[in-house]
Amino acid sequence: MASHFSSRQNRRRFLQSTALVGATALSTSLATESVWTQQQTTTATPVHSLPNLPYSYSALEPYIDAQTMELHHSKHHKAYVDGLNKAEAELAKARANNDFTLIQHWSRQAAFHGGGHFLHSLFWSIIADPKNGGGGEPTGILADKIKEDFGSYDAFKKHFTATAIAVEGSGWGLLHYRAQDKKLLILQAENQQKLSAWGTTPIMGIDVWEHAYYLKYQNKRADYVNAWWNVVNWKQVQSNLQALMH
Ligand code: MN3
Repeated sequence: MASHFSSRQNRRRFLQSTALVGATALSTSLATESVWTQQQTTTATPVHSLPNLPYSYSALEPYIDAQTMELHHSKHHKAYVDGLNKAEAELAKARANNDFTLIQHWSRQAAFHGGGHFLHSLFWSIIADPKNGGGGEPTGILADKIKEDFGSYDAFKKHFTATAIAVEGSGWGLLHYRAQDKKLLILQAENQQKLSAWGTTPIMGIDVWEHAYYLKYQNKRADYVNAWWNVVNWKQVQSNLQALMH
């Protein structure tokens, strides 16, 4: 069955949402703010925007409820986009003014909100309702790579599930690809940015902040993680892997 969007379109949208864009793409609302108006004349500071979802908020029912999806996308993710734009604008302002008094604060904000924007963009792109490619098991190159690096899909799934459930506080379970030695690895992230290794790129991830599941699953994070497997879009995960392998 045809999905609303091909994986190529999903990937392009994801890349557009996370890629650096020039000053000509400044959004109207941000461009009206004085800080951005100032920057247009001095820098080409990238402006990030909230990506559209390739499905409706209710598409992932009953695994992820519509209210959670709407709040998560339109409020939480939006806050990370705004926070990242703010942090990068403040860093540009610090350079322009040669005033680095608050450099630690804005550097931390850039990492936190930048991580939030990247990971949520990834998260939306690698889930789909079961009628449009969600669920099942990986095939092709991705399946082969999982078997090579984890022994079996079952071992991988157990490892990933345990990793996600065990995140302390707010964070993520992530499958990374490390190009240096061509390995898949499973890591946690606390908040949006801590506990990563270097030189790795997440190709799949589950948000285990309470805002991602609490309305439906309350304190039962394990139930949410187990339900989430029913909506993983393996074709998109494989596309993410292939893009890094070349
Ligand atoms: Mn979240």
